[in-house]
Amino acid sequence: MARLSSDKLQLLKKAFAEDGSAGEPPKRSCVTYPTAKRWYNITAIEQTCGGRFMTHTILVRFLAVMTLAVEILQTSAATGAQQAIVVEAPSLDRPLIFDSSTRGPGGTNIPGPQFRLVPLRGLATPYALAFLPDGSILITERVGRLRIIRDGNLDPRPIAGIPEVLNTWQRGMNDIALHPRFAENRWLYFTYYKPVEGSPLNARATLARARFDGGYTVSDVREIFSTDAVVGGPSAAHIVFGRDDKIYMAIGIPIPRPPKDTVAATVSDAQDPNSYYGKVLRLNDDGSVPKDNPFYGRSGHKPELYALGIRNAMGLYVHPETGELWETENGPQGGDEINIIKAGKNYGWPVISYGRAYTGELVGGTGPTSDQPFAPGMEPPWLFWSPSIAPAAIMFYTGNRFPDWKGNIFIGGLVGTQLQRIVLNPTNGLPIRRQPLLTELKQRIREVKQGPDGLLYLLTDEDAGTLLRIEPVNVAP
Ligand SMILES: [Ca+2]
Repeated sequence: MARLSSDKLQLLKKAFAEDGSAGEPPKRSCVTYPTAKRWYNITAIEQTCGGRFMTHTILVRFLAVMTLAVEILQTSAATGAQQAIVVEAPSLDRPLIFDSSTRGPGGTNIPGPQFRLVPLRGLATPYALAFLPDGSILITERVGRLRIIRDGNLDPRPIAGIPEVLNTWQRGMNDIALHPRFAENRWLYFTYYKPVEGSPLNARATLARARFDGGYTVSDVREIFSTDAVVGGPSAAHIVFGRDDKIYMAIGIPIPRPPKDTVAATVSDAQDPNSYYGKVLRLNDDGSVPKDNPFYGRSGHKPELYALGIRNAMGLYVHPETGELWETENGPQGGDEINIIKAGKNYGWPVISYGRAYTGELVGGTGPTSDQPFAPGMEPPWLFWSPSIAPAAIMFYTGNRFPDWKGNIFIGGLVGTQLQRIVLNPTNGLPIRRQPLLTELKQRIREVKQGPDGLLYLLTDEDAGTLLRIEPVNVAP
């Protein structure tokens, strides 16, 4: 193992020292820092970040250390003492071929299909997509733009008519869904965070309906739901139409509000039936409240409520066979979840979780309030991740283009920078294997949808965002 010379060691110590005394991890850091003793070991520098709210300062420090480590490795290679290969992520400027074969217990080979990844670049932090009946694809961008792909080409002109959004703390414009009878009524729905006058941070989770006739503008834009309370920190708003043609809308409240902000919603709202935050709502297609909602008419309850105890839902999906509402949820450190959302149920946040605070503590701060992952009257997740991948969109593959993947779940991973495939037991439907795909790209995967052509379409959550199409290799590029 390569050793650091004393001057390199001093540089490395200096890189940490500004966060506190050398050798001591900075408080509330999500980075696992090496000990002074282990600084002599190059591998100890390759620590990873377990949380997703890494501060800029720490990121800069971390990158500085990594740069130094690479420099040291290169120096070692030059002297012949040690060789290292630094693999760069492939550029998304051309189609790429991947082999999804993997290894099983005992080293057995598990064959998987080869696939071609076809990129379409030119998007900025794209968030969600919807397929139109004519083959066009609508794509939301978090900054508050609606883009369209016509005949396979990204139209450089955004679609006009989208309201102003507050694009901070990963809010902005979020999800999009077509009305189940879009071909007749041309209604599309989208969620966004509406700015609050006089506040640079607070916004209202909002759902709007608009008419889209295929041109360059949406018309008849109408806000059909907006939260009464504001949110000052991270929050996501997702929608999906159920089999009952109702809109299911999830609104997240993942972390405590800033101490001085007494106005905005906070994590305790997730258990408060009189708050819209940390909930799944159920609405009619005009935003009105269905009278058969589980808490309709109950005192102290918002009538729109469908389920409680949601942290930050990042994916809503209607199971193609059962019609159940499936949800992905970003948990605290090590507590990401898939839940099957049922009427009137409580999914536990912020009381129970398999995760813990970003400081590493079991409870308190950004973690749950209980040290137990279950409690009476609260639903456990169907699946959880530890460590977290920050799951985003979820879908079941039902197409014929990849027979080996039929019935598998596909999840976009944000912090996990991957497309995760979850293989289910065909008899009982329970998860038996998780396979990370596309990790080589080092891209945050936000959206995953099956196209009407049976191919998979992904969006990367990047400033230079990309639409990725996954197709079998026997298709001509
Ligand atoms: Ca939960």
